[in-house]
Amino acid sequence: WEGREFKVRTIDLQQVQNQTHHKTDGLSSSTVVLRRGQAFTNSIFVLYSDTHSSLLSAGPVSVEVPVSRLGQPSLTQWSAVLERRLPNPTGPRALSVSLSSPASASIGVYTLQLRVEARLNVKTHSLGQITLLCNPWCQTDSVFLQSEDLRTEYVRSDIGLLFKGSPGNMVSRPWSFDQFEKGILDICMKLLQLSPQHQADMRTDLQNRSNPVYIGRVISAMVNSNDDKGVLMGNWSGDYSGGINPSQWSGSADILKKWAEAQFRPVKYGQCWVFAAVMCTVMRALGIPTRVITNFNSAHDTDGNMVIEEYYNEMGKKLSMSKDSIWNFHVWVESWMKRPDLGQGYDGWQVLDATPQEKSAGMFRCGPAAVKAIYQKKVEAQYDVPFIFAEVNADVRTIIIKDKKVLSTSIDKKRVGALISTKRPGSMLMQDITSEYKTEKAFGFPFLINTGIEVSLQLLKAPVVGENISFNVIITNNMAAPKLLKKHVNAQNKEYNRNPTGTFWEAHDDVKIAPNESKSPAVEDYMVNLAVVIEDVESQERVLASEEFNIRSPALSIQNEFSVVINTPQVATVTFTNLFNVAVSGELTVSGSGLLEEKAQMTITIQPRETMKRPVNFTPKMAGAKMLSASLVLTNPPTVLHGFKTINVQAPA
Ligand SMILES: *[C@@H]1O[C@H](CO)[C@@H](O)[C@H](O)[C@H]1NC(C)=O
Ligand SMILES: *[C@@H]1O[C@H](CO)[C@@H](O)[C@H](O)[C@H]1NC(C)=O
Ligand SMILES: *[C@@H]1O[C@H](CO)[C@@H](O)[C@H](O)[C@H]1NC(C)=O
Ligand SMILES: *[C@@H]1O[C@H](CO)[C@@H](O)[C@H](O)[C@H]1NC(C)=O
Ligand SMILES: CC(=O)N[C@H]1CO[C@H](CO)[C@@H](O)[C@@H]1O
Repeated sequence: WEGREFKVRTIDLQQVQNQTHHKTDGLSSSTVVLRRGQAFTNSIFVLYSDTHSSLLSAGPVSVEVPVSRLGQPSLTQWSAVLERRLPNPTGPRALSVSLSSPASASIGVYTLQLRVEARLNVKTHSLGQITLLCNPWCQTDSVFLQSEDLRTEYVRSDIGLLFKGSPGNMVSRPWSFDQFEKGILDICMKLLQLSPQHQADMRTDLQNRSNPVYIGRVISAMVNSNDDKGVLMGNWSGDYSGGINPSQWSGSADILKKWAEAQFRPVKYGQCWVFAAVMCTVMRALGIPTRVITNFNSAHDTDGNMVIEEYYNEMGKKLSMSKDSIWNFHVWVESWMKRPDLGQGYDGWQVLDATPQEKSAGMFRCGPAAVKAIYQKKVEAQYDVPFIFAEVNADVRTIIIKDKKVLSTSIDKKRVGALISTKRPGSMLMQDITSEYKTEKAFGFPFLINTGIEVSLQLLKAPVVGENISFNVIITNNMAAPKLLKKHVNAQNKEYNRNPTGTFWEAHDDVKIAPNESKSPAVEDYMVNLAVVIEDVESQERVLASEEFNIRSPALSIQNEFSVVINTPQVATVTFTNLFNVAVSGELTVSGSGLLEEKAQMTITIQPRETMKRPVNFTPKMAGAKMLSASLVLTNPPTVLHGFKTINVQAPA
């Protein structure tokens, strides 16, 4: 090698094969997508090459990796090993270099450069870009997850099921995480780049990006648009003009693409399940195992006293007197990672919440908080354990007042955090994970007071839009004497996260009840949101029971043929029966990541009691479990309906 010219002629990053080895196939990016803690081979064809030394350098945190001629790729530090030289005396020589990153490498987009040093000659060649992700398949990665089934569900699956409503009338709705949709991974990377942490101190941010605890905290702040250039603007006002009603979104790609197309201005609007679902997409795309969690009767304790106060008047009408509130449900995510910062015993699921509720160290973000720390009420374990502890454990103090005088007070220790749920891996069913957050509280009936009257409300069937609501009021007299009681039932409309608005139905009547008798006066057949106050005519004492529930939408269902093969045209049928008493019209949208390239949209009108059937053609492009989902946005009555069907797409035999 004396002054001879050399050229790097062809670079082949062997993208497709290595992405399969790295479990990143299907992720679409303008770069090669790889996981840390794993080797990656690229071929470099060099003319007349016999270099003294070569260096591969990789950014974002600039690392220089000398190419060694011998040895094995290391998995604890960056290393590059010359794998083979293909002998070819006349033509160009091919050098094949195996580059490997440590399991603790920072995630992000790296620019690979090859520097070839000869005695008189140094040349640098750009080899292109790679995107490096966390690696739950790698034992030494802090997001390592043992089971292949769980990695499939929590990293590779793009099918989501979100639970909403109330424990007595739970509604599951489909969500498409869309991490394999074109351009989504690059947008997720952009989220890291635009974070205030990166903007303030690029170098420190890049170094900290080796740590999923740090990454989770950054993403939880960036998914909402408060205090930064984040993705989603929250709105719970009921007026969603100028944006999209949060109930209408059906997947994350629409939101993330809209954000990128609008030069990273916030997308309007999100509510808790939208923030959580988008966060789940970003975390799965980055390679951090993540699942969406619904906490039913989630307390929002604004004053940190772990007690939520609820005020009613003597007729059972709920009053807006407290800043604290109980959301019928609240949705967050859990991500799987080690917590060396908390000492032993806190590895595993960590709560992260992207919904802007309260600030954490100056920004709207929440977590990561170890589920085990919440269980143990270890309030000092970073981050935000007291807030999340209250969400699942706060006591509810119900106060009945009349003319500013307290008539009665009762404490309910069981209502908050009544059910904590997530999608069961590999199925479309609910998994109850309440016991991971709290021990069962063995408290008796919450509304027992000294009058010896118990009251409770019982829904007879899950309420459905357009149908009457049936419920029982059960009153029990535990005393030796008969009693004359007054019953006040009050029904109010409400949004899932706030106090109810006006009363739309009430009923007041007298009840006579004998000792030890249990009575359920006439079955009520009416509409929603209910409180009953039982008044003892003699002593004037009052007992209250309340039940908050949602009304289930009529079903939108999808049927398709039994066997579905990749790249083969298919037909599915979307069915909807109009249970309303009026003709309804609206827009039907059918989508499916990996199934339909473009959404199918149609405007429809359906007469009362009529059943609509619409065929939808699609050609699956990806093998595995995929989801076809349909949404129907009705204008009158204003309702959004969702339906889905999971489809197992077979690879050709
Ligand atoms: C980020 O990195 C800096 C410097 O290495 C370190 O002092 C700091 O604690 C890290 N921050 C977090 C949140 O990990
Ligand atoms: C929600 O959106 C409506 C309609 O654009 C707007 O009037 C209202 O101020 C928004 N609320 C919040 C809290 O941003
Ligand atoms: C709802 O209840 C009312 C009054 O009891 C009854 O007239 C009506 O038929 C019921 N409607 C349905 C759909 O069951
Ligand atoms: C009520 O029931 C209790 C226990 O079941 C019983 O001991 C008591 O004698 C009953 N009282 C009356 C008045 O029937
Ligand atoms: C680490 C790794 O998976 N390397 C593979 C990259 O692709 C080439 C070509 O298929 C394989 O030979 C390497 O084993």
